[in-house]
Amino acid sequence: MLNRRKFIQISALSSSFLSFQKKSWAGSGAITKPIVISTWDFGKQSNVEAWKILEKNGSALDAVEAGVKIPEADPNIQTVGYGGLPDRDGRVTLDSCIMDHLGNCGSVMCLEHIMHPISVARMVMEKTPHIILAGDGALQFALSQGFEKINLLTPESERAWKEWLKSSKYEPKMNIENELNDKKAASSAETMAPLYLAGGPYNHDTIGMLALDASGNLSGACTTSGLAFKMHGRVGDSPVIGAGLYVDNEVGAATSTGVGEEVIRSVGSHLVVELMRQGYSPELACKKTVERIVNRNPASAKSIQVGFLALNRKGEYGAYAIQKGFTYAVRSSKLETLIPGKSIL
Ligand code: SD4
Repeated sequence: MLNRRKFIQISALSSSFLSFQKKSWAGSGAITKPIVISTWDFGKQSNVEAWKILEKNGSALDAVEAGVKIPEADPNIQTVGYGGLPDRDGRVTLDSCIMDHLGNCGSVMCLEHIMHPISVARMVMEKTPHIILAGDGALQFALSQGFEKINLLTPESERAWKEWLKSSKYEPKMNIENELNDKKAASSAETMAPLYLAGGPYNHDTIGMLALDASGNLSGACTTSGLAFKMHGRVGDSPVIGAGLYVDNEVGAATSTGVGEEVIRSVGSHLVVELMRQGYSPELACKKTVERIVNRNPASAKSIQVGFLALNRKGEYGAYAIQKGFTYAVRSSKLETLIPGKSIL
């Protein structure tokens, strides 16, 4: 049995090792602000819009809303907003959330017919006593606030859905991600949601954006049409505060992309922020969170993509994903670039 003195010695040793490990990842002392970062290649174009606000000393909240509206309105981006790939029933359902430096947040889930769900999420935050509105209630609220009702299904996305219908079995599958270990199940999983597979045609997906403004305030936004051909009513991580997005002005902010079920299970973005609170750099906090997901089921993790992106209050940023292929975009007064995210596999 450990005596008390030995226990204290071991604890002291392990905590100094931990602080060495954290420090070896920590960045320099200077604060980079304003700065905006966002997921995937389309983040670059979205950052341009956010930067227009940040460079004029505008708020991080306004910047992230304006930034993610770019892919929401782009019919050629089939994973966010207008033109998004529909669910199994051919319905385009959108998930979005937003969070500011005071811990205010708003979210819409499974919202149909509205071009800019992120702006509805912001109105939920600012004009209601609630945080989340879902489905018909979210639509009703959006219409009451003057949003226009439109058809989000473009001919291209309708074509892709009809093509998928030819080969798909219309059967809900439970724990499909676990079945990906099984070779026989892999082909049906692929037709259900091709973007599960890294490098697949629909792999470039959700936009998550984080910004630190000139006043030193952080905000974040996350918006998506979710997994292609999902069951109707399925909600992913993107509109779930703590999963798809989390902001704590004392520490930093994080957002996610990839298979939402895995991110919800691990409350991923909140975990990234809490790891940064413990002293980990944004990149190492993302890496540790990805490892948590991989370690739960290493075999199934081989076939799915999950990526995290984080920004701390000093303007340091980092990302980590399970698979190769995850990119993120950074814009500050010194930098405008697209960075390949590191990955475990
Ligand atoms: C979801 N995380 O609905 C989102 C979409 C995404 O790869 O990023 N898919 O699960």
